[in-house]
Order: sequence, then C-alpha cells, then structure tokens
Amino acid sequence: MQTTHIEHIGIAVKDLNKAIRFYEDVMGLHCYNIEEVVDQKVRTAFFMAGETKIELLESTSGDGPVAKFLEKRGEGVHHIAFAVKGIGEALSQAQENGIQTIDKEPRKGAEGLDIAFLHPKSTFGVLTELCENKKK
Ligand code: CMX
Repeated sequence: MQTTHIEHIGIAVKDLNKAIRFYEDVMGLHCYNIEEVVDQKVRTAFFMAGETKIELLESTSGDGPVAKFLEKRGEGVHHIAFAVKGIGEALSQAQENGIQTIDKEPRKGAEGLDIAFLHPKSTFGVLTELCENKKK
C-alpha cells in the first residue's frame, strides 16, 4: 500500500477536559476541534503537533470500544493512524496479505476522513487505522 505519513495518534483518556488541559497548558498545543463520533461512542479532541495530530478519545458509553479498552488496559495509546493513498485498495491489499481487518469496507470517521481499522492481533499488538482525506 502507499502510506504517506502518520495522520494521528489516538490516546484513550478517562476525562477529556482534564487531558485537554495537559496538552494545552503543559505541552503547549492548541485544541482546534472537539467532535463526537456517535457510532464509535467517543468524544474526540484534536491537536496538531507538526504534521501529526494527537486525537484524545473519551468514551461516551460504558459499552463502546474505548470504554472496553480503558477497563482492560487503562489510559494510554489506543491506536496509530496512517494516511494512505487509495484506502479501498490499501484495505484489500491488507486482506490479501492475511491481515485481519475490523472494517470490511472504509467508512466515515472523525473530521470526515475515510477510515478502516486493522485488528491488533494481526498487527503486533497495535490497533492500526488506515485513513484517507478525500477532500484534499
Ligand atoms: N490496542 C491493542 N490491543 C487491543 C486494543 C487496542 N486498542 N483494543 C483491544 N485490544 C486487545 C485486547 O487487549 C484483547 O487482548 P487479549 O485477548 O490478549 O486480552 C483483544 O484485543 C480483544 O479485546 P476485547 O476487549 O475483547 O475487545 P474486542 O475484541 O471486543 O474489540 C477491537 C477490540 C480492536 C476489535 C475494537 O476495539 C474495535 O473494533 N476497534 C476499532 C474501532 C475503535 O477503536 N473506535 C474508537 C476510535 C474511533 C475514532 O478514532 O474515531
């Protein structure tokens, strides 16, 4: 696949407002967007760190993927998202290489990106997201 850069790093947090204060007051970054992704049961906050975004994830429901992660593993890095060219083809190539994909087809994620997840059991323990900004 054609991977261009790390688009964002997703970090699961218990309290979004508290974590935003750390990234703004201590790390000197600016939170430029807060968005709820209803189907993923998360509220997200975004910061630019150079070319790469930091995406904070707070669960909005006790049974969402981030709630489960926090319960099992606690706060911390939840996923790494790679920007790719041609996400449909990239996902098919991953499947052809025997990688277990969580999404069978790309779908819409935060900030209007097309996204698809690869299962951490197939990717050395790191939940891996492929994403493409089709508006660019
Ligand atoms: N990173 C690494 N490993 C993870 C993980 C993560 N983020 N989430 C779960 N796992 C591991 C668990 O620790 C567990 O490992 P063990 O079997 O060794 O204990 C295994 O995967 C299964 O975990 P689980 O708690 O039973 O969780 P599920 O299988 O129900 O779901 C996953 C795991 C990755 C399939 C699910 O979280 C998922 O579909 N994620 C993709 C969607 C998502 O995360 N959305 C939130 C972000 C959305 C956004 O960025 O907008």
